[in-house]
Amino acid sequence: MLDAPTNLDALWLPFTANRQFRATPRMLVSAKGMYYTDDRGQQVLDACAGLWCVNAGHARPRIVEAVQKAVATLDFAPSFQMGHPLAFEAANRVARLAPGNLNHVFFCNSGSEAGDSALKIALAYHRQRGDAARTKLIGRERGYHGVGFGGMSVGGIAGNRKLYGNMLGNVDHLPHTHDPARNAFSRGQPEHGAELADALERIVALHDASTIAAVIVEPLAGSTGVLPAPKGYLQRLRDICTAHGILLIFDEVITGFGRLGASFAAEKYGVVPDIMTVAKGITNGTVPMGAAIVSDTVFDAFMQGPPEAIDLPHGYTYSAHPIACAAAIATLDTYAEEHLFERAAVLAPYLEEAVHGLRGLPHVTDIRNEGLVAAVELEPRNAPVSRAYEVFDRAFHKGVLVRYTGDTIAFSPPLIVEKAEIDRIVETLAELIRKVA
Ligand code: PXG
Repeated sequence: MLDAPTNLDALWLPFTANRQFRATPRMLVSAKGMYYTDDRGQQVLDACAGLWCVNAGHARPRIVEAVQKAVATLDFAPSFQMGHPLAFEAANRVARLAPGNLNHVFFCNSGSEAGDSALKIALAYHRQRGDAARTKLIGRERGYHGVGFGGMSVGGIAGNRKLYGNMLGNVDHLPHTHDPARNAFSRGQPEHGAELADALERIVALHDASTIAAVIVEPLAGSTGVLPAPKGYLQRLRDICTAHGILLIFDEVITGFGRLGASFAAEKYGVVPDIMTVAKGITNGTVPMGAAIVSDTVFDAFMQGPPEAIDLPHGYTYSAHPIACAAAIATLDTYAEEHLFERAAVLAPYLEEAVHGLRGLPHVTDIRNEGLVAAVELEPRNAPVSRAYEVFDRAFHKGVLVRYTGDTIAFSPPLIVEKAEIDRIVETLAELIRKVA
């Protein structure tokens, strides 16, 4: 248990209303299993797996021990021109879990770095093959691929454009798939909207396929409000990309490692991209780590030059950090030993039933779910803070940590969650939704 801080002045929290926070801090001092403890000694049910990352629950002994052992054995090792055993083991394990021919793993330290790495690999792939005109990157409205300039540019967060202005050029966007008029209160993937993938054909017609390097999408848009891809949508994107020689990148930073009841969304939906980005659950959130996982075809394109030439001039000081690799190996062991992805699949219908029980409460305009992730959208109101923020804040003070984004409340508990805990999360939301005006 950590002591509460006495001075909040220096730290600038990310994505936070800092002055509001300092006035009423939410302070976590320890974590175990499904629960945080806050500085008032309150147990807080972690309905978010931290930030969509602690999929096996907190402070799992196998992971803690692996991290302790790693830091005492090999605290750091460079990855440029050097290797260490844990890096190869972690890559082999991740590649084995990834579907299809996604067999090569490039490590970095976050989802943002994974996104930028994947985009750079896609651009370089075409150049390696003599196709240097393929420089356009296609993202999607409401997409979130992190905060680097690459990820931000292909992402579809309007606020980023307002505040930061400069983005990568040579980027275009597919329309988002949120269609409450046709799909409100869908259970799992919505019925309507596969045809929205055809917008890619229009983009191809506009720019010409010979100029397009890659398309990047989240199979389920997480942080912009939990938007599962409509049925058939991902397959259509796959088919159009294949037909035009465009690389398809799935951002599985949230959907990876069991969140949807399968190793990856690609496996669940039977659609395999050319590159997949992951982070978060890869180490159960214990140590920062991300990765771009690429297909044999993509990797092989980089292995054609002279063997002594550097094939990808890209990487980070902390790529394949030994402590992160140790955490990843122990995390994958924990997922496998406890059959957590299967557990998520088994529990998903229970969570679906529970969360859709909120339909009919005041201001509830939509409920969405897939695997062990769910969202409740509330009617917007004319006030400085949204109803969703108010529910999030009050829920924390009642001992339940959920997320909010705009008018949407989201939750995505660790895959070890019990049915009674799902009930508590949903009952707390019900009580608070009834209270917010
Ligand atoms: N891709 C996706 C799909 C993500 O959700 C990133 C990339 C970037 O990862 P890093 O590790 O650079 O943060 C993310 C991150 C939220 C929330 O409240 C979501 C994220 C991060 C912080 C908050 O939904 N996702």
